[in-house]
Amino acid sequence: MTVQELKSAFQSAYGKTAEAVYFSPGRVNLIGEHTDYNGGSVFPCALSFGTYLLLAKNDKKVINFKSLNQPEIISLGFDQLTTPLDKSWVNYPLGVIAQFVKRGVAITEGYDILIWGNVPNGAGLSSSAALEVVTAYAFNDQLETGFNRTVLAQIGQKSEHEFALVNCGIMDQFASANGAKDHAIHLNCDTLEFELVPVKLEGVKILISNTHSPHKLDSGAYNQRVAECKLAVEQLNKVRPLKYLAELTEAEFKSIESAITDPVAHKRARHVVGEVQRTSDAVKALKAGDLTLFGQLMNASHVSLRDDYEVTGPELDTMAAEAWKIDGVIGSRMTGGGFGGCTVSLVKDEAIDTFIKEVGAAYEAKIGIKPEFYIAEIGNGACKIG
Ligand code: GAF
Repeated sequence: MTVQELKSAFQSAYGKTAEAVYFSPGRVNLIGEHTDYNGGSVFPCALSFGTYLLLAKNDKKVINFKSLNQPEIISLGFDQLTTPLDKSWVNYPLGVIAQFVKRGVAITEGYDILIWGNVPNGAGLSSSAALEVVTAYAFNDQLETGFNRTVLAQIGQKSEHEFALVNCGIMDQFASANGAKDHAIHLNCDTLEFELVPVKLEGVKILISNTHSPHKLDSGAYNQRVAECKLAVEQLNKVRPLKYLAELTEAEFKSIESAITDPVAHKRARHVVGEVQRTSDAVKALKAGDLTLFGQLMNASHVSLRDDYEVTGPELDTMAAEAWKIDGVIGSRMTGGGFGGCTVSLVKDEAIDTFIKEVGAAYEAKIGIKPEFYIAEIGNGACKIG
């Protein structure tokens, strides 16, 4: 939908003109998976698609929420802003508003809100973070709270913990808040220091392959991974004081790994330590223009997420394995939380059509689902459009 069409939709929903329009993007992570909540680094890019939020003040002391994907308007009084609703999409924006309230921000005026997004839902491209961050950005602007983009990302993350009950790291919200056109974000998730690294891909595109097998971030498997990493840290603490797995080099890990007596926690920790190293190597490779090495690291990341972290499954594994067979594919791996969702591949221009045709056909023949492909454009972070 165009912004003009969204404004007309706002007019139809509320019988008045929208006073402001905001946007925040989804993200694709190039490498650095399941490292964020382990104090490691990540390397995502904001996408050009995301979530739009239109609003106008009302004089009724209520906040009205309407999504263009849902029939009804949900209306909440000021005393209902800090309690999650039962299984409602509204928990994403509501959880963010609750964070403002918890930080002592007074909500004194009502708002009519309309939301629409073009990030495919359940694809692991952070549609929920885009919705959280666009809400945080809009309320920060409206209420003149002056939080910086990092705080807005933290507000989104906290809201995900408390209202969606997913103990996620900071990567998705941070990328949505701080993305920059044609750059990837090398973020240290412990210190929150980051560097924007130009992504100059001569004759190569970032291709996203949607398995259409919904990733189930709230299914408990994600929180289970977080808990398994915590257990690994606890067991390692018997031999070395440690806050995060990402503090260990691969050599240090090898020298103390026997302290992790739980075999599952041991595999999870091995992935994290290796992925932190791969992410650092991949950022260096990209800066040096060594895409071949970057691609090899992407492939190795997928294998580790498949074998040690066990967050891939047949759909993502088939998509990646079929991609690896195509001439002109520099690297391919699952992206995001896993358990379904998308892969990200670096593909030479001349191989894009073959990729879509052959990987698409092989995936459909093996899995029985028609996949979808998008050429990613790296966009900016949250903004006010008008
Ligand atoms: C999901 C989470 F929301 C992120 O914080 C991150 O952990 C990612 O999975 C895995 O890298 O997208």
